Amino acid sequence: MIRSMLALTAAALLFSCTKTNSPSDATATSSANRDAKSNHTKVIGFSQIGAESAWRSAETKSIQEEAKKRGYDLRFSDAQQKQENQIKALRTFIAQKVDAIVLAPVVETGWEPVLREAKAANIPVILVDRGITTSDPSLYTTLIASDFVNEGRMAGDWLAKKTGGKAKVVELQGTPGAAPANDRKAGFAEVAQKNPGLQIIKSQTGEFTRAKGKEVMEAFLKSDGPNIQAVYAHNDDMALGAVQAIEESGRKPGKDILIVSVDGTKDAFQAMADGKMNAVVECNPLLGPAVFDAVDKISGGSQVEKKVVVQDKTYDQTEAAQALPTRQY
Ligand code: GZL
Repeated sequence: MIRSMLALTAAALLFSCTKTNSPSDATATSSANRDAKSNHTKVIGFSQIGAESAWRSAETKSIQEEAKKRGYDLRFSDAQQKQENQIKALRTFIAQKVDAIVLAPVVETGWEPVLREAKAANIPVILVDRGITTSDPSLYTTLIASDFVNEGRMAGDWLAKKTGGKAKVVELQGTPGAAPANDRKAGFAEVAQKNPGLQIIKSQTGEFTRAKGKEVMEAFLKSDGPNIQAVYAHNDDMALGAVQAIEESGRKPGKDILIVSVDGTKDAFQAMADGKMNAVVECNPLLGPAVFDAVDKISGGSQVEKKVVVQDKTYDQTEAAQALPTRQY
């Protein structure tokens, strides 16, 4: 506790400035977010996973736009889905003595050495969108993310309700080792445990992409086609790939085979409105404002919550058409 208070104080000293912009001024910032003593614009290093899905691109845009709005100098690094590239980027940010690091960790493990280097350099680390496993929670200041286990439960609950707890399901998993993949699988499995008729007959990674999701669904249709009654996809991009594969196999997605997914992208809402997907659990990617609220608070020496949980909601076909015009990503 003392260490994390010291880390926070150190972080506050690091910024050593009176904020030129508080979150409420976020809209009024054309001036840079400057450090009063050194008069430098506050620099934030952002290590992003890649651009594998529409969700990811929306998250990147939200964070970049918010940095601009609040006058921060954002150093952006796209890791192309590789943890070693994220670790390299963090080491570069540390060498550049950035004021804070924002990290969307591609997998849950393997972060402690580089996070210890950031801590030794008194650079606060804000985890966004995905968590990590660590025995030392002082290695990061805050995590801003959805509750992925609950998202898996919400998807499972919707399918159990829709099918009376009886369906043969194929699962398209996210990328191996990623928190959303591990946790969405666990949450859905909890519901399957309570509904023995809800059986996952095949489960494989579709890498969070539309192309791989389609490819894996084609394989499932070849091996288990007549048995498949539902698809549970860990994200919309894979679900939309499955829609294509089911159509090309001559069956009707959303009717012959139910499809439940996570994210809530425009394309998924369109597919629901077209009757080709059945339900989506929203996982909001527009995390820019929350990220820079945390950065502003840390720079001002205020306390931040260790975890900020983004609230999620399930949408189904009956709501899709009406909600579509309001969807922002
Ligand atoms: C969730 C995020 C996941 C999305 C996918 O917070 O990490 O990664 O659900 C994305 O679309 O690829």
